[in-house]
Amino acid sequence: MGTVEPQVAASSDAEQRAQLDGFQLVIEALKLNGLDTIYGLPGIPITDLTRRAQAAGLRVLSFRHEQNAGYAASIAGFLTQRPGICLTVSAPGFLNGLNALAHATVNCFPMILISGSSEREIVDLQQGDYEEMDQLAIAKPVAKAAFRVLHAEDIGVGVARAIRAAVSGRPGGVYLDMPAKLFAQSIDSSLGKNSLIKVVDPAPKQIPAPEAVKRALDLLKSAKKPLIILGKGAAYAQADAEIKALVEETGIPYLPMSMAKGLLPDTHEQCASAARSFVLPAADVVMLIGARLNWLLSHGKGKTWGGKGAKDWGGQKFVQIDISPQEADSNVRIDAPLVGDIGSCVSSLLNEMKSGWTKPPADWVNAINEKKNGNVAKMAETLAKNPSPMNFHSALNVVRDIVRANPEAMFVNEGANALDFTRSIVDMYRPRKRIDVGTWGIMGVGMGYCVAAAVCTKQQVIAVEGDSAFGFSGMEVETICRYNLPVCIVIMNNNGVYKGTDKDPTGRDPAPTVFVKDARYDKLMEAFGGVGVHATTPAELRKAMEEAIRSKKPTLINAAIDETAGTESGRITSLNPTAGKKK
Ligand SMILES: Cc1ncc(C[n+]2csc(CCOP(=O)(O)OP(=O)(O)O)c2C)c(N)n1
Ligand SMILES: [Mg+2]
Repeated sequence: MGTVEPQVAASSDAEQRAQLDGFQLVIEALKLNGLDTIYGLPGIPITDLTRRAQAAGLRVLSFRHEQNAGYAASIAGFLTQRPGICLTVSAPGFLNGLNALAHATVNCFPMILISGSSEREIVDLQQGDYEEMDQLAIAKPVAKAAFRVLHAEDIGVGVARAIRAAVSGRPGGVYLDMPAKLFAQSIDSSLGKNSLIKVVDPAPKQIPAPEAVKRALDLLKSAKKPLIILGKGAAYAQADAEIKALVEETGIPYLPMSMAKGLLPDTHEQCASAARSFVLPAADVVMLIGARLNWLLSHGKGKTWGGKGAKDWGGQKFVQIDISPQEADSNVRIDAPLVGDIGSCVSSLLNEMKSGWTKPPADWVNAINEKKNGNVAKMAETLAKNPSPMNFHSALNVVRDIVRANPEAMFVNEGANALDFTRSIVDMYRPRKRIDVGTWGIMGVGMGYCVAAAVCTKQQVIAVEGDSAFGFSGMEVETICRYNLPVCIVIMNNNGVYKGTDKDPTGRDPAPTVFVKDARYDKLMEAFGGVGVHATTPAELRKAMEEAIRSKKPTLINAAIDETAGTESGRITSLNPTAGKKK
């Protein structure tokens, strides 16, 4: 019902055969630009698009909820520097995908949400069409750009504009609206082919100005206590060798933000992660590479940075490498903005450094190492304990070993405590292996990320999930089993959001933060033919993870964690309004 048969099959008439319809033009436009994977969910008006795309050789991954398809597309964009394509049906499907589009924009991931929509004439007169909604207007505020294509001959331009908008400059989410009628339109095949555009140089290099490079280096040279912060923009840039060379040749200690972990191995001697709360307030010049001074870095001021009050400047000067000229001064003064693509900026710095460079003072480096060694020793003690029931530390000690033994594996992580403990305990060794909740600290990215990570990298995927976090996308374990992806999910099951011990003071209902006690998420996996394991000790967890990686079978391990082990909101308790009031 409502679907359109391809024109080619409809008639044997030669003239008819020399036609291309909207469906085919969309497929050809994507193929022409090397976009060979679609993450979506079928239905009117795009069911035939999914079928015909698959028949045409594209990979079509069909999800159980559009939000997960969208998150998959967004992270595919991050991993590949090509826009991830998400395909949804009109109104409700579109809205389900919209969250991921906003997420892509906020995180600077290139993604294109293509959504079918209802008849323009009826939508605009608000006459009550099937799934009526003015989708373009709704997408605009959360997208980097939004376009609608009304005529088959404009599909090529529409797709080209969407690609350029998604990947050029600061990447983001782009919405492409395709009303149902568009897919059924046919145009002359040679006209159609001619209308397609293969996008040339979609993300042009942006070379920094020489004086900006010099300014940045002069500031760095003046530092007594310099620090580099690597953000996920640095990971996205795929300038891994240049970034490593810059860090090592400057000799400056560095902090990786969560998704920049592994750009250099976390075990690198210059990595200051284990001394974060020492280096941020103590540093005098900080170079941000693809990292924004947002809430994740306490806006570059306040007590984290050695400021006296919550909003006071800590006295640091900043070099900021960013592709967007608007980023500088967003929170504090940036003394040396370096605007350009990260690869070009870092290469320019390296070139300019050839005229002479002195490594940072030894007392700064030694002080950091002392802090680091102390903290690492303390952590090692905690990790070596083997309490019963298992807690986050004893479970993550196992995950840490497994990741060290499998450095090429992709690593997905979400939750509160399940995120914060994992980020600090599990070291990463290679670039772009760790993908997580990102700028918004969003729950629900987990299973979509697992699918895209497996599909894009063809590597083993390991996911560490809070039991609450997992619930947002849990049904996609069917998708993981259906495509037989090498995904090993470890659920840190502490019976709830943050912990499992809250009580309803009236005694009527379960507390808002708790779930069914001792739930067996492993059984969910078994329902779809995957491997489910219930692990109550680190030894059981280790055995199950090793087996999952050896077999490559979709596996879900329900790790039973002490329900009292977590803290409210993990590491960001201070952002709770009640905590704010107490300050
Ligand atoms: C989409 C979305 N909804 C709600 C939240 C609020 N939130 C933050 S962490 C979290 C879940 C924490 O529980 P869990 O994943 O079990 O981790 P734990 O701390 O228990 O290890 C929630 C609901 C969010 N970040 N994103
Ligand atoms: Mg939990």
